[in-house]
Amino acid sequence: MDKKVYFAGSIRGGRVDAELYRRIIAHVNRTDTVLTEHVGSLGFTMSASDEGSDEHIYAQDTAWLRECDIVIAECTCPSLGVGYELAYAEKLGKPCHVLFKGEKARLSAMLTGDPYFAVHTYETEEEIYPILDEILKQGRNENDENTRL
Ligand code: 6IA
Repeated sequence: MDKKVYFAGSIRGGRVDAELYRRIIAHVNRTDTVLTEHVGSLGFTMSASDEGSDEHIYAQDTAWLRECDIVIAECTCPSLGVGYELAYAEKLGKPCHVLFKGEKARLSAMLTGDPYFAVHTYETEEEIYPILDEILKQGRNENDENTRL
């Protein structure tokens, strides 16, 4: 089944990985549906007026978090918003997968210390795509089970 994926990545925390987010989103969109494609958009001007009010952004993103089947967060570039989204998703019981480049010990203890979050570390971008395929496949199998019941 086509999964609705909430992809989270830094925006005001810094756009250094925006190209990477765009490639991850494109990969996930080959088999499933990313609700948050704008996270990989390269055109953010950082001006609130261009993107709608912050209240609207919050209302839309939390609605998508309630709607999604799974959350995938790229956490290498630290972001308050991504941390908030992960905590919000945990409260909703959504499966949460965290991607992080480098040593796990450098990631926030608030994520690595919480066994709810599945943390996937990588060294090169090429390692990310098989990880994503596995995450999305697991989701599909769980769904198939539910459909059969
Ligand atoms: O604290 P951050 O901005 O780095 O938080 C990033 C996370 O919050 C992302 O995963 C998004 O889901 C969400 N988010 C933050 N800003 C926006 C936004 N426009 N549109 C949609 N989701 C957002 C903000 C544009 C801004 C640069 C004017």
